Order: sequence, then structure tokens, then C-alpha cells
Amino acid sequence: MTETLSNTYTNVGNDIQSVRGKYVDNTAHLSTEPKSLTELIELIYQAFATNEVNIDYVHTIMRNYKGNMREWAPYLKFQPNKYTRNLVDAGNGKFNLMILCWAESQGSSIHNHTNSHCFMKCIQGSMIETKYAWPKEGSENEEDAMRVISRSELKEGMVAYIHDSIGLHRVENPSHTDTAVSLHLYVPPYDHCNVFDERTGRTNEANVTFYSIGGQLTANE
Ligand code: CSS
Ligand code: FE2
Repeated sequence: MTETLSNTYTNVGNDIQSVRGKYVDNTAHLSTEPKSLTELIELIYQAFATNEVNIDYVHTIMRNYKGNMREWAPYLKFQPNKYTRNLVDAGNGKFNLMILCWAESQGSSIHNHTNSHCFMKCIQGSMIETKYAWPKEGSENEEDAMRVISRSELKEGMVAYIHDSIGLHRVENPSHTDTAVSLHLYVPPYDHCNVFDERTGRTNEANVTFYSIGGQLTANE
């Protein structure tokens, strides 16, 4: 499988460039080296003190954050039937930081991000991200409704970025023997998205829920 993958994220810069709006550098005074999860969260809050989203800065601190199992432990909750979404910080309504736990072979459906900026860092294991173009409306030919744009391996420590203006994606833990864990930052938060049928491109709205919040299981458990 690995031969078919482009195993670097050299296109991240271009992706970000393509969605960057008015650029206001309100982050020049901030550290770019968060030394703990708490410090990462503090820096994200400071970065969003105004309404401008400096996505380059956010990408930098997500990339530079190393972290360790001890600080992730409260959010590491796996389920046999579906990957779990575990809220770390609700970001005062401006962002959501969460840890997603992927048991062996688990993956998402193809989905969009409701106009949110999505940063995803693989913090344990390795993942595959397949990006798709939005399906053409009224396409006659169902068979090629969902066109793959790229397929990349996200190795431990790497950060991916997507936004609806780039396309859709599916994220998977390709390992049959190992779990994977990822740290996600969504700016702004969203509570529903669209999921797409790979064969037909047909779409349905889906609510997104948390398996745990602040380390406590929710009613969705
Ligand atoms: N967007 C998916 C995970 S892949 S980025 C989710 O929030 O569940
Ligand atoms: Fe996603």
C-alpha cells in the first residue's frame, strides 16, 4: 500500500495559501513552541483573542507541539464499532480541540467540515487521509461522482489541514493491529457536517457528537 502514497505533506502550505483571507499578524508576540497540552491550549486562546484566524500560526504551533501520553490519557477512549471524538477544550465558542481515538482499521465516512478550518495532527500511530473533490451536482455518471484528489500517509507528528474550499476527505487508521490517535482543532466549532456516498456522491447531513467531554463520558457513550 505504501508505494501508492505520497508520504509527505508538502502541499499543506499551498492548501493554507489557497484559503487564506485577510492576513493580520496578531500572533507575532506569541511563542511557537508549546511545551505541554495546557500551553498549546493557552496559545490557541491567545491566537483567537481577535476574530482574525491566523491559520499559518495555528499550523505552526500544532506542528511544534510534541506532547506525551500522560497528558492525553484522560481522552484516550476506544470503542469497537466507531472512532471516538473526545473534547479537550471547547475554546469559548471560537474553536474545538479534541482527541480522536481510532481502533484498528477504523475510519470516517467521506465528509466536509461545515466551513470550519480543520487541523489534524497524528499523535500516535499513522493514518491515511484521502481527499476528494466536491461531487458535481446532477452528475449523470454516478460511478465517477467522487474524484480522489490525493491520498497521503499522515505519520506520527505530522499535521494535515483541510477546509471546504479545498474539498472533502476520509480519514482512516490503516493498521489491522495498532490503534491510532489524532489531535484535531476546528475553527470555528461545528456540530453537523455532510457525509457522502463514495459511489454515488449522494449526501446526507450528520450530527457530530462527543464520546467524552473533559475526560467524562457523555450520554453518547
Ligand atoms: N472531521 C471528522 C474527523 S476527520 S478530520 C470528525 O470531526 O469526526
Ligand atoms: Fe475531517
